[in-house]
Amino acid sequence: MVQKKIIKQINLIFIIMTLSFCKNYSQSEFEFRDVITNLDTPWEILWGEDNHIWLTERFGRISRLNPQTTEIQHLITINDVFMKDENGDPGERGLMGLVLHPNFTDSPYVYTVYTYGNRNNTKIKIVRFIFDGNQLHSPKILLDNIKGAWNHNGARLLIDKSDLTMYISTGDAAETALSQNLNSLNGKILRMNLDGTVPKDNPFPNSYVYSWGHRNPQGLVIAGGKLYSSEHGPNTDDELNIIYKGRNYGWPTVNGYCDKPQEIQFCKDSNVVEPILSMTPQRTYAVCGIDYYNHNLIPDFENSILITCLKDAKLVVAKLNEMGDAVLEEKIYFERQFGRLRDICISPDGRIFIATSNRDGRGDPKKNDDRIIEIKPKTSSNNSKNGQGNMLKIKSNPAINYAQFIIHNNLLNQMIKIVDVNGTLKRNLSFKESNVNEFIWDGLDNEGIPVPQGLYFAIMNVNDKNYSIKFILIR
Ligand SMILES: [Ca+2]
Ligand SMILES: [Ca+2]
Repeated sequence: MVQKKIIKQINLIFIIMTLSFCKNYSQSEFEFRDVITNLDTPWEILWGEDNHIWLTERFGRISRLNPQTTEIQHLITINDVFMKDENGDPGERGLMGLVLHPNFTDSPYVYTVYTYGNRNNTKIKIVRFIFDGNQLHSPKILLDNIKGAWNHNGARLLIDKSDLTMYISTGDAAETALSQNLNSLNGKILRMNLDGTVPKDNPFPNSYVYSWGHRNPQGLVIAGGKLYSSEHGPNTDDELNIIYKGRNYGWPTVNGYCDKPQEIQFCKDSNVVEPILSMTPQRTYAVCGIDYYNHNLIPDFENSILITCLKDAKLVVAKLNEMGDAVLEEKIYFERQFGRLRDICISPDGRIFIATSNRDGRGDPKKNDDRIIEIKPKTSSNNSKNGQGNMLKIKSNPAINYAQFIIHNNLLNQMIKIVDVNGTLKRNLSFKESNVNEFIWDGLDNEGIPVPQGLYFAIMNVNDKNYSIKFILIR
């Protein structure tokens, strides 16, 4: 009976807390950490199964970064990357996309794409390396002689784990007509087997072309079985597209939606796929790396495509509908806070990592640029707006396997209740020793059974006032 009453009370507390949490995040509710500084124009960052961030820098270096210790391991500097011409102009060239084999432990292959040659004859190739734990070696060319240029080189790679094929985005190499030419590999999303051959189920026989009519797509991600791509618009109409096999995406006739008179006819004739979001009717953001977010660490970002922007130096959060085939809302974060943003990756516990591109010749590099920055919500312990101050803190959020709480030194013999997202009481924690203000929750409920990972609340009542912390338990 008493237990029921407590649970009812806790449910009420939970509802009140939920109401206060159901709001949009503002800038001040995040905390930021420089994971690494003084990079030279990173292009790709991805979270590997080895819990390291793999990254490329445009001049040709591939590295492996431990985001916890911040130790970085340089694996190779590829010697035939062509980036800067004789005048020192990097254009949009260099080493760009990178992807790891999905079964990396058994197949330690690293796939890259980069420009080679010279200013008057710039080409793009896709090369596979082998990782031996210390370095990358044994380059194998999977595809070369793709036309490159000063700009519009595309160059994002993505492997579909479901069928082990690789998608490659290519730009129009500043020759707009190539995008509608099915005999050209430019202005396309290409698809290949991991040995470099053409998949038998590609839309056109013996062709890598998977979709066409693209300008300069530089972001790819698969989520819910759908392939999403970001694409730079010319002066307007950056796009977020869902890529379908064998379809035309309109460039150079169509920018963004099929909404202008000359576009409408072309879209009808060529069965053009419209973007699910055309962000910029006024001017471009310059959209680049994208990733799919669906973690409750940042509830406001759940089921969203996160899009990094170079020119407008911000993160776009494009909230998807349940089916993932429409954008419900577009929100802007971190505008002008870090400069140009090139790429993004997400850790399994829901933290966001972004790479700046301020040293690419178009930015305004600050001291210690370029950087990879970790972004996560501020823990309640850092948030004193409710007068919580130092009353109740959590040492690490997300909490991995166990949670460690610290209460104010003056508070003795306190109780903390651990409550799940449904408001169900899971555990009463008592501070048994009067001089101890630290307590560890071992992730067990009151019956001694491990609780599943997820979102929990720690609630402490002092003089009829509740102090609470929302945290994630990860196993
Ligand atoms: Ca388009
Ligand atoms: Ca249009």
